[in-house]
Formats: sequence, C-alpha cells, structure tokens
Amino acid sequence: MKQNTQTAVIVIPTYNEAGNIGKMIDYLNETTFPYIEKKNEGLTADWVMKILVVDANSPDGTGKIVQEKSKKYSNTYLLTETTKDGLGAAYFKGFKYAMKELAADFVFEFDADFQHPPETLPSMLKAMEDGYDYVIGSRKIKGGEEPEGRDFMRMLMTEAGGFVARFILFFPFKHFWDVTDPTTGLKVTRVKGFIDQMSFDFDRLYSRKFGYKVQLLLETLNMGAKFKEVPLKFKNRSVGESKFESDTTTEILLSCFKSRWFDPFIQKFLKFGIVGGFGFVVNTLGAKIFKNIFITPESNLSLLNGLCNAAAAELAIISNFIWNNLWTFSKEKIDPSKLLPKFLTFNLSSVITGIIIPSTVIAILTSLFGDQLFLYQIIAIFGLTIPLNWFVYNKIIWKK
Ligand SMILES: Nc1nc2c(ncn2[C@@H]2O[C@H](COP(=O)(O)OP(=O)(O)OP(=O)(O)O)[C@@H](O)[C@H]2O)c(=O)[nH]1
Ligand SMILES: [Mg+2]
Repeated sequence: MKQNTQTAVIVIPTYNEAGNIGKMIDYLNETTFPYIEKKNEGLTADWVMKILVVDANSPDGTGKIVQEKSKKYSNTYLLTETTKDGLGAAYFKGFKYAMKELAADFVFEFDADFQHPPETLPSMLKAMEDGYDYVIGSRKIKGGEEPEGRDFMRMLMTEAGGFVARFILFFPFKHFWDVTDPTTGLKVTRVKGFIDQMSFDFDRLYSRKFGYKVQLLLETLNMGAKFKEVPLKFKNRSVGESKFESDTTTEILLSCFKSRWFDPFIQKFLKFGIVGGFGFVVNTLGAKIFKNIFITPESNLSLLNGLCNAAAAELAIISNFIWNNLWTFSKEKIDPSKLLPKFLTFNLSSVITGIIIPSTVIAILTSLFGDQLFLYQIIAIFGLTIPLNWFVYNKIIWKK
C-alpha cells in the first residue's frame, strides 16, 4: 500500500512563556501526537508532527526550557531570535525555518499559553487531508466559543473589531460572508502552492505585530486557497502575563485597511475609476471647448451640440483606452500588433455599454415610472456602465 506521510510543523512563538511552554510541549508530545498517530477522528495519513518554538530571547528562561525539552523529544526545535521583534516577524522566521529545515508540508500558527486547545489539531489535520489549503479556528461558528469572564471592553473590542475587520478586508465579496473570525490566531496553511509562494521579507508586512494575521489572511485567500473554519473553543491564558497591548486593535484595523487598499484587485479598480472619471471630464469639457471653437452666429445649435458631444465622447474613449492600457492594466498591456483590433473592440463596447444599453434602459424606466432623468442616469452609470465596462475590460479587452 502506498504510504502517505505528511509533515506538520506547529510553530509556537513565545515571549516569557516559561510557565506554559514546558507543559505545552509535554502535552503535545504525550497526549496529542499519540492520539494523531493512532489515526483517531478519521485521519488516514501518517502524520509526522514537529514543534518549532520561536522564542524572542525571553528573559524568563523560556528558551532554556525548550532546549531541555528538545533533548527529550527529537521532534521539538528551538529558534531563538535576538530580540522581541513582533508576532508577525516571529512567524515569518518560523515559517521559513519550518519549510527549509524541517520539510514542512503544513505549518500551524499556535499559541503556547493554552488558549488554543491542542484538541483542535486533529480536526484541522483531517481537513487538510480532505484537500483544504487553509484551515482556521473560529470562535464564531457553532461549537466555537470565547472564554468566560472576559471583561466587557475586551469582549467589545473582539466583537466590534472582528466585524469591522471583516468589513474592511472583504466587503462585499464572498469572504465577507464566510470568514467569521478574521482575527483568530489558530491556523494551518499548506506549504506547497501557498507558504512556498510567499515572500518572507519583513518589510512587506504592514505590521510586524498581531496585524500580520489579517494581511496573511487576505493574501492566502487571494491566492485561491480552499479554506474552511473549524470550531475553536478559545480559552483564557493558562498562566503568565498577557502581551495584548492597548494599541493592538488600532494596529489590526490599520493592517486591514492597508491590506485592502494595496490589494491588487482594489488597486486596479481604483485606477479604472480614476481613468473613467477623467474620461467623463474629457467628455464634458471637450464638448464645451469644441463648441466655443466652432460656434458661429449662423450655427445650427442642435446639430452643433450633437457633433461636439460625439467628438468629445470619442476623445474620452481614446483617453480611456490609452490610460487603462498604460496604467490600470499595465500588467496585461496589449501587444502592439493587436492594438488596432483591440481599440476597435473597445470603441464598439464603449458605445454599447455607455450609450445604447443605458439609453434604452433610461427610456424604459421613463415609460414605466415617469420623468426622473437624473436619477435614471445615476442608476444607469453605476448599475450598468461601470460594472459592464469592468467586466468587458477584464474578460475581453485586457484578458490575460
Ligand atoms: N517570538 C515572539 N513571540 C511573541 C511576541 N509577541 C507575543 N508573542 C507570543 O505569541 C503568543 C500570542 O501573542 P498575543 O496573542 O499577541 O498575546 P497574548 O499574550 O497571548 O494575549 P492574551 O490573549 O491576552 O493572553 C503569546 O503566547 C506570546 O508569548 C513577539 O514579539 N515575539
Ligand atoms: Mg494568548
């Protein structure tokens, strides 16, 4: 029978966790891993489980304890940082090490302080066996929970913060609805195709602290990860001091905002919007300028207005085409040999999406609901022209 061996590395960052880390390493090695080895909970693979502690050179001797444990358990490793560099930085170092030195197929993000029950690990491994790429523990779905006795402010921060984070990161798209706990700390990610495709340069992190969680969440989902949430019964920290800082909430929300703002899709859409807005200016101003140039006392005004608008509209179409090609879709820039046919298609589609379809709809709306031209124009521009253009540009004109 073909053997199916998979390596999972549990990355545990620590700062002053001397009261927890020894117990955690013992518990994982003596209770959790043997349970996984016996293929409980429907597991089928031979899981090689490893622990990697990334210690921020803790003054309380956390590192010493891990070193002692690594003598006892050959699957337990210590990576010591020179200083406390932030949670995100610690995970970046840990992921790199797990991939290069420990042959990881999967990497876990896991807390030393027993807030993430080790009992959750088997169900996460099972999901990975089922083909998921990214499995996260959620406090918000059925079976998940927040610890008891949390003070009101912290509860409020988690609830409101979680919702706002979700909104900023994903609204109105699919993951706004299906990611219920965007700031959860417990995760496992597939290395092949995901972790091994990421840059672990710290400078690209919007936050080296807790905020890295939301940045990586968006990035991993953007990479097309098949993701699933499993219930997380979040506990109060077992012993030791909380490293939760008063600026953590702000820092997370800022990371959400930056992650979304610099998201390639959003950047593209913003540029598309700016180019379109500029096209609108070219159209209106252009018509005025042409009129001033060509008007004479003998002019037929209706003919003149129509012609000036047509010329200005064409100018706007040309401007839209040029700027979208050079800027919005710079990564999908059209090959010079195809420029003419693409431009003609663009022209035709602009007439259809910008004039024919909206004008027809405006006419229909008027006959149905009476004369409300301005309202119908707004509906037509935002409800039809913009989405249709976005679709045509992405799927036809600048299709990769
Ligand atoms: N290596 C490293 N570990 C860190 C750093 N900051 C926090 N940690 C550890 O990472 C774990 C998660 O940190 P946080 O979730 O930010 O804070 P926490 O202390 O668990 O907060 P509570 O949930 O209130 O207990 C903790 O167990 C810390 O020991 C850091 O800068 N470097
Ligand atoms: Mg904690």
